[in-house]
Amino acid sequence: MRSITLATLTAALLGTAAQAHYGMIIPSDPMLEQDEGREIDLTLSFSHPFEDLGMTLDRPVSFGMTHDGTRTDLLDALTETEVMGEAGFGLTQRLERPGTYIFTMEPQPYWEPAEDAFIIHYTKTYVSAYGEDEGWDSELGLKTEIVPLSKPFGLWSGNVFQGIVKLDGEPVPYAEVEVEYYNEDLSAQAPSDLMITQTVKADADGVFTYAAPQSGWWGFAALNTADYTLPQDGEDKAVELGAVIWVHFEEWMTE
Ligand SMILES: [Cu+2]
Repeated sequence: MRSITLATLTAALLGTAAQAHYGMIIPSDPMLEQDEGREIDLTLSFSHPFEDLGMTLDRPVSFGMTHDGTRTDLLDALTETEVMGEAGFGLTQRLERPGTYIFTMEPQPYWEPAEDAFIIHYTKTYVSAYGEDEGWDSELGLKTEIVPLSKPFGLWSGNVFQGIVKLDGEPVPYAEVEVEYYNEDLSAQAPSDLMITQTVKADADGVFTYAAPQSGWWGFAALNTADYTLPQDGEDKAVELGAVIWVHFEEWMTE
């Protein structure tokens, strides 16, 4: 067990908030170019990205990609794999045409005893193919969704990412958005556990803004409580609905 888990364990024992979980869809390339082949690999997981700690992802309720308004169901294409040491899924996907491909996953409700609630993270990631970005601002009409106002690929590190938090198609004023870096090689260090997950709030129109200090994958999770409950051990339990988007920021390059 990595020493970094100690903080999480301690937090759990003390009953304080554990670090945030994230639904994750991470492609091998956020911008596939003509000379890079026709396929990308994707991994799906439910994880603690900053700590590089996996949790079990059961087979999702749905997984697919949308291109030019057409959705392709890819649930049966998923193969079981290990992501961050726990059960996740992967696939290799051919991208036939130029434009933006949006990958979306609806996981099964995850029972989280520490929060006495279920968690459902509607997760999506945008990939552009062959130098064409058409479709980057598409809204898919998910139960809950972050609609990008910044193109969610091709950003420099230091740029802001802006999105509108929506629930049932309506903006969510002052929605809380948790932000976390996918610390794949564990090179990033947090001076305080408070900085593993950063939190911003949307404005009165549901619009939030975050400037990424470093290149790499950043996850944004807008969290709301569902207007329904699910049963657990004979009791009705709250359901946390997360609208998650993964955005890649590129390193500033010079010669
Ligand atoms: Cu967790």
